[in-house]
Amino acid sequence: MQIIGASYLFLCDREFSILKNAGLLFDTRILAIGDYEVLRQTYLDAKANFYEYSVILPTFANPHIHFEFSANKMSFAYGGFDRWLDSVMARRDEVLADSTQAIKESIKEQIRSGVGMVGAISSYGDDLELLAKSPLKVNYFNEIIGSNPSAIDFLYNHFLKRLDDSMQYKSSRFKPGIAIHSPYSVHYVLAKKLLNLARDSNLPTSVHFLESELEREWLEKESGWFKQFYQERLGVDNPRALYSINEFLELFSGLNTLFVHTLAAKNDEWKKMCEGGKIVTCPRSNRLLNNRLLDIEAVGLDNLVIATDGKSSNVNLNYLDELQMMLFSYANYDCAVFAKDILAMATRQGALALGFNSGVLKEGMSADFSIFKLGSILYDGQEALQFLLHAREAEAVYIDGINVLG
Ligand code: MCF
Ligand code: FE
Repeated sequence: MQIIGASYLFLCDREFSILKNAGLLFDTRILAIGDYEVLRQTYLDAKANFYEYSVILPTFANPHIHFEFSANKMSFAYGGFDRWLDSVMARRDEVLADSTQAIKESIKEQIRSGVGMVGAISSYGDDLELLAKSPLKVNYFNEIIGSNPSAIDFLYNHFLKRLDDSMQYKSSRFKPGIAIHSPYSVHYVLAKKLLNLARDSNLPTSVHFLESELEREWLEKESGWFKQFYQERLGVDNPRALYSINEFLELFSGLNTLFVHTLAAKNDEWKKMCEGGKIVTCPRSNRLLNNRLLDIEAVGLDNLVIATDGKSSNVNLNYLDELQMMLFSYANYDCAVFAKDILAMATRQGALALGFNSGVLKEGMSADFSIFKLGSILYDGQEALQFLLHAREAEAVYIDGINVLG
């Protein structure tokens, strides 16, 4: 049992309450929250530490990240989804070879930027052990990809083997799950089987969906760039879309799914996705691959969570940089108010989306919190904004009550 206090505690509850000169009493869970001096006087045996001019807040959730692509720097083309996918097809192998060191670095980058929970999309299983043995809390989404009907059995069996491997590590901190890559790349027999498995076994699910207008055109009209992609890249003579948009969405009914990107979706489609799931937005990835950002007003801030995506579509995996991008991009919101919304998405909403008892500083929650030394008092009433502008690297990150940066 110990006490840690700071000049500011951002509870990240619904009201975005901030306590000044306050502290947490915790073991693996938060046992009490209140005035630091009062806690100290009450629990005289507990070791106590106070961080002046600092902020304590719940650890962040980064719900969509591809660790296996961590070695990418400048190998992929940006400025259009077509160019990007072409470049990934051409250079994927060299980027993926020997990724261990880069994955380790990315895990550290998460923690240094205050992330305690991730939704990791694993395409190959190369990140399994590294993530399972890391201090991060993980939704480990084994990804299925493949549209060739003659490969279905092979892909399905290979997938089950990977899922099984990840099940070996299942714990309260590590949850195996299933990612359907996208409606343009996964055969419906595979998608249907695996989503039924997710339903029966209560596994978390994730999908890249309506990331580009090209994807929408393909699903609706079976024409455009994806037609050419199927013909020329994959050698399919008369390619057909595997689903309509609604048929694809129907497969996810009753599941709590993370729908990633959804840039080209429409109001009724977002509504359907949010019946059971959440929308994940990756602002820097969207800017680079699709030259646009999500219409967050139409989605509704309560339905949203924020992620970095992988180094395959980003300049780094620093979660604070992603939050700043969000803050600077959506200029029609009042910056001080929007900063609180962003922190709510990054903490409470993100933890809820990943199914962890975390993301809010509250008695009974896991003792998952970060400490950032800012070196000054924060302008009254604009604390969240000042934090997003100036917090760069965590001083300490506690996960289940243990400082994993120590
Ligand atoms: O989220 C971005 C863009 N959309 C789709 N896929 C990926 C992203 N970053 C990495 N990927 C992976 C994906 O998981 O790239 C491959 C898949 O394995 C693309 S399909 C050849
Ligand atoms: Fe992605």
